[in-house]
Amino acid sequence: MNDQIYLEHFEKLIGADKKIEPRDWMPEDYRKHLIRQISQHGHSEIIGMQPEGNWITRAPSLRAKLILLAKVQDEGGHGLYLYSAAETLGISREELIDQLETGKAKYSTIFNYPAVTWADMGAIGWLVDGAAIVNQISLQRTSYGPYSRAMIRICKEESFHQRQGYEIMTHMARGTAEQREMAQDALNRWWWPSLMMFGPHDTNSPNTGKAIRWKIKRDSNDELRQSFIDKTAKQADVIGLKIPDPKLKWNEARGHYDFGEIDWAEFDRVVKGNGPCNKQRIAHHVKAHREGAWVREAATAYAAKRAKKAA
Ligand code: FAQ
Repeated sequence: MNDQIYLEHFEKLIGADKKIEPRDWMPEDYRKHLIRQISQHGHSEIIGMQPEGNWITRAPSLRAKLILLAKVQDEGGHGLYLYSAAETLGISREELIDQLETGKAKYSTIFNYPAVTWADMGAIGWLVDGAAIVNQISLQRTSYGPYSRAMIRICKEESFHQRQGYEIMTHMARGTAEQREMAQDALNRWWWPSLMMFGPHDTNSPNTGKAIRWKIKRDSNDELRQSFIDKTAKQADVIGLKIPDPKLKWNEARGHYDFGEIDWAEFDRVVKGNGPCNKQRIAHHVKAHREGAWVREAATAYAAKRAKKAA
């Protein structure tokens, strides 16, 4: 078969909503596009452990500590599923990590903001995991099999994460005046960065066209952002917190909330490495990765020993 016949077969599978599997022929651009998106997604999960990891020792109760510890561990697991999915496309773990540490690969802008109070643990769970779920539910139907299956599992865990965040916010919003103020302050700081997680406007999103055509993305950045805003605005009302957007208003005719403009200059700054914590996040990763080398070596030696025994 020549490439044209392979391509027709690939297009036929995509057209029929069938999954593309690692053994299937795929256009080089499709493979590269997936490596880019899946690896950036994996890096986000890994770097995303840092803002919350920083609060494990300072959680206000044993229950809160246990939940946060489990959540951060889940994020590490998500990163590993995603790295494994990326590896099925022919890139190695070492290359992936190198791309992250040298700034060749991006990770979500949201993790370059500092988590300064306990209420930020609530805001991250509620808003950041909430935004992640909206995006990832859509990605469960992505055309690449290993990515889709990773998303199905990740979404189950992510919905617990969203609820633990909303629970923290609910308790604080209904607590003392000081706790309420902390919850509102966290919402004020995390709201706009959360909306940026969905990426630039559709009109400014170079990757969306191909991603939708290949069914890698099933919904556009703006569609997902709107869906997140519609859900979250109602949740804020329930606990009596105010979303920091004077233009946020239900639009009966559209059946959606209208909202104000995102500060895209800030988004560009953070994407380009100049957010409040970009340098700190990468430096921490480099240090932890170097210091963890012995764990990887020990695990590899142990696996080799077991394989030899089993042979
Ligand atoms: N940050 O053409 P588009 C989580 C880049 S959830 C940084 O629209 P695309 C869970 C984009 O990569 C967070 N860069 O791109 C958790 C592209 O650059 P490139 C992660 C961004 O791919 C919760 C350029 O701008 N979730 O971690 C951002 O079609 C709590 C042009 O953009 C995912 O990654 C951004 N916010 O759409 C963990 C979901 N937005 O690569 C711990 C999967 C855009 O051409 C604690 N990814 N860029 O150089 C996606 O759905 C998509 O990749 C988008 C971007 C929607 C992120």
